[in-house]
Amino acid sequence: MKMILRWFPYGDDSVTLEQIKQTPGVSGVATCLPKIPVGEVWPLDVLEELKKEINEARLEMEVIESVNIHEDIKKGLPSRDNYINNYIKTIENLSKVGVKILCYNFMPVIDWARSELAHKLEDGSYAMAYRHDEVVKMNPSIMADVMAQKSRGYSLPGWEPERLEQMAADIEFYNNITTEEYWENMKYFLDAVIPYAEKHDIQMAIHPDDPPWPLYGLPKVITNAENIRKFLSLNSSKYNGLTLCTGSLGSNINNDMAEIIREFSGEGRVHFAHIRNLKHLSEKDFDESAHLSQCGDLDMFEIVKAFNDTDFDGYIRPDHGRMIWGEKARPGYGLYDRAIGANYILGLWEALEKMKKMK
Ligand code: CS2
Ligand code: MN
Repeated sequence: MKMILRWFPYGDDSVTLEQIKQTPGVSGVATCLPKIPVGEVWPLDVLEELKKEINEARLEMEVIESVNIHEDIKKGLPSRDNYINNYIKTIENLSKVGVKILCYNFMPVIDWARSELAHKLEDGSYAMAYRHDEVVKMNPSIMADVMAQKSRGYSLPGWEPERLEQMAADIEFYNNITTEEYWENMKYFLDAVIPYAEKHDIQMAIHPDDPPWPLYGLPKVITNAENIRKFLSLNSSKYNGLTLCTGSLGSNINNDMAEIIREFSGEGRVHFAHIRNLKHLSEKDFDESAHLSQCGDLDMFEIVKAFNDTDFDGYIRPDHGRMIWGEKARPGYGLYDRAIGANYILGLWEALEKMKKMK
């Protein structure tokens, strides 16, 4: 198992590589090329530059999060083949710079949704929060909501007012296809790309839908064990795998995280883990929380044990942390709380490893 942190390049992150290097037990970063428009090939020379910068900080660049999927692929439009070819070229370039894991998601239009990016918790720290009724009101399809978005004083990343109209049109498109058709578009993508992932030894790792329930009539597919089973059977290669995000799947109270991890990590289909915790206020309302089990509803010992028992040898990163100690950073991606989370997970891992040897 390797512990990594997510890091955004080009000065777009308040956290530096030097700080990450000083975080005990962290061997590398999950990173991306945020400036390349979705659907275009990630150029080899740009990747080489980025790798050089990361390696000079004595960190590894073995995980990419994410190479986003062009909407035409998710929609199943004829233009998808061109974007799929670009994706394959990107996979080839990633392999040339030693990348091992490619994290992506197959969520239509919206990556993740929260009603608040800085919700004050009882201890005075700030975390992201999800209130279902609020998020429903943020439906980009309702044009009045453009004003609502502005009056909120912030928009979620990618939800800028000028993009809302395109989002509304995309939502309309998905409202008119069936979830089964959506699964078919996914299979088309996987069948085209996975042979190249195998050839270039890049493990594909899909991120679950966040939140894992329907929103704005959009198809949601990576939401629970049954659907993950279906996803993995669409293409049975081990290179067709998962980013197991405990916070995304775990926001559905019916998902038993340890059981899900045991099943899919046991089958060797989990390549990357995002570990975060959250506290439910009701079935579909939650606050993100510190990683420690007692701070949220997820049992971190059981989660880490499920990975350890199944001989997980992929990458783990702490997902969203709170904003603590006055830190100013991208929502979810401050240094302090994620560093605490990483070392808590590493502590559990060390104990589990030593217990195994004692038996
Ligand atoms: C991440 C996702 O910050 C987060 O919530 O877990 O945005 C993740 O990077 C993407 O869904 C992966 O494509
Ligand atoms: Mn995640």
